Amino acid sequence: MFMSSQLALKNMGLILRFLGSLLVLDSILHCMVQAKVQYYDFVLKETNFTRLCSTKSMLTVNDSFPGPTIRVNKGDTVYVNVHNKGKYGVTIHWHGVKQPRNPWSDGPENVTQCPIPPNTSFTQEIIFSDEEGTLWWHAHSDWSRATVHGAIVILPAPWTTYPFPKPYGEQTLVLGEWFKGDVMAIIDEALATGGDPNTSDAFTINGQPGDLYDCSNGSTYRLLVNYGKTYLLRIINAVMNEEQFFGIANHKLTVVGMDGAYTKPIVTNYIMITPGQTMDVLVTANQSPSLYYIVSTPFADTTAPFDNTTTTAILQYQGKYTAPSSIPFPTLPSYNDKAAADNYTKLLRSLANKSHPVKVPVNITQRIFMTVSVNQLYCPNASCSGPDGNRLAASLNNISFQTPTIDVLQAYYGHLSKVFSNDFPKQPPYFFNFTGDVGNNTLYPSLGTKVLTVNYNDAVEIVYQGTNVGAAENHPMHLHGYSFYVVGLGSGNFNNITDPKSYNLVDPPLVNTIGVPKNGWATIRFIANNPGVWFMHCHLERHASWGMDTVLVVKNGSTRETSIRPPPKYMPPCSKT
Ligand SMILES: [Cu+2]
Repeated sequence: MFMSSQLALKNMGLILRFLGSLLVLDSILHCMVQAKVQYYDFVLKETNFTRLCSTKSMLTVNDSFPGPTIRVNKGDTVYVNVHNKGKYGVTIHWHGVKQPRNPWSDGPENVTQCPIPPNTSFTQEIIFSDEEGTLWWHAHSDWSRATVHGAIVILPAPWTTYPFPKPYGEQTLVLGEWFKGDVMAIIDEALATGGDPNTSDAFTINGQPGDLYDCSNGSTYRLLVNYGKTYLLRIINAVMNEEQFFGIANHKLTVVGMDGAYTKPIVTNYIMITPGQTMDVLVTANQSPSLYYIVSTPFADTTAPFDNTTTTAILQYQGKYTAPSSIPFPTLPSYNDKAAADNYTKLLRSLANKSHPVKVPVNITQRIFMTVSVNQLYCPNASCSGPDGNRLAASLNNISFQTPTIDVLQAYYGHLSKVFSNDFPKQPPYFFNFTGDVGNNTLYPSLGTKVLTVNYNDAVEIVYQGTNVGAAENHPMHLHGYSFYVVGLGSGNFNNITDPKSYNLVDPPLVNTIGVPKNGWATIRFIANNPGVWFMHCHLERHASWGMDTVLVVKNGSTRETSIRPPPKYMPPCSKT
């Protein structure tokens, strides 16, 4: 009896020691996989660039166009010290990074901070959480993002891997744009006259317009590949005002991710990608070794002016072969092929497997119906350059957003009055045939700095209803601080009885930007579990400039861990405070 309990104690000791060493091993492993902290310096300054036969000075980060890539593993934290050596105040936004509890570093001008004055610096803390794949960063002041943007590559956490065979290589392709003029002057002039802003003069792939433009074919971007290998292309649409169709001659694209989340693989000849979106695409170099055109062309189902040119890069196999007399060119949908755009968007699905589960809210506690419109403002003596001498405007629920001079976040956190009002409506002022002959219904919107407030952990549903007020077109709606599930997309007026029956609550795509179909609707859902002040806007820059924006305020929860963090020691000053 005595012996056996001694033995039992001894055994217990051994077991405890074994468990103890397991715990030590576990904490060592835990340390090894712990998220990293990285530091970047971004120097904003004017730099000379030459494209399309002419040279201009433009604002860039670290003298590069596109700007530097931020590379992290899932869950890392990055401090970016932004030094503004430019001529005017600017802010930087980390597009698609949720920044849990930390709106202070999100960046939209006069929404979460005032601009960083010239000759000063502002350190932003970018907190990665569940994002994995590709995102991007861009300036969020006026139109400075045309030249101030770059990729964010989020690799799987250490000791984990992609949900597809590891690609042999990877490359980021930033779809951008070239304006011969000064972009800030272009938007300033458009806002002064009330007319449409000038369109761009070229699209670009990794900063290069490509062979179809003047003075460009020596510098066309080339993607070198080895025969038989598979590459991960991280495609970012940084274009200001046009969605894009993208494809590669003779090569299938397999879409595996979007907006920093994985998707079920889609095998396709083309993608449609809106400004603000990113798509991760696998391409296998399985054709005869040669050269093949990579092409991006606009999708613009609108009567508004747009850049109708085509940018190219070249997929170039390595090794010895005779160059083709003409490089194969992909067939992409035509610029106004709405069906091609909508058909592609409807294919997107979350990966939705055991390691990448889907958590679509089902019991909705906040229902919002939001019309998305291009409008007009009355202009005395018909002296503006918009339709009928009016001024072009845009709105959400007929409110054209007026950007305040003190940022909404500071006003909300510090209880400052008269900066914004809490009464963004949960539905439009009138219900009419939004997508038909709308007459003069809501042609003239109200102006206001109205924010939409929801409670912590609300299950939010927003139905975006595109309208035929002004000019109808696809609107890529973007929300800061969140990714959301797109549970439904459709054409015409949303029907709240029949359309919800078509919702995908099983594997809807998880994105931060969704193109609301022209004269159609899109329904999104998310849990409001990130307290803060988050900008929501159309990612077509001219619409955002005209007021197609609002702010989502998500209140604090009941604990410190569910509340906005205190502000950093330094925030850029607002000139009016
Ligand atoms: Cu829009």
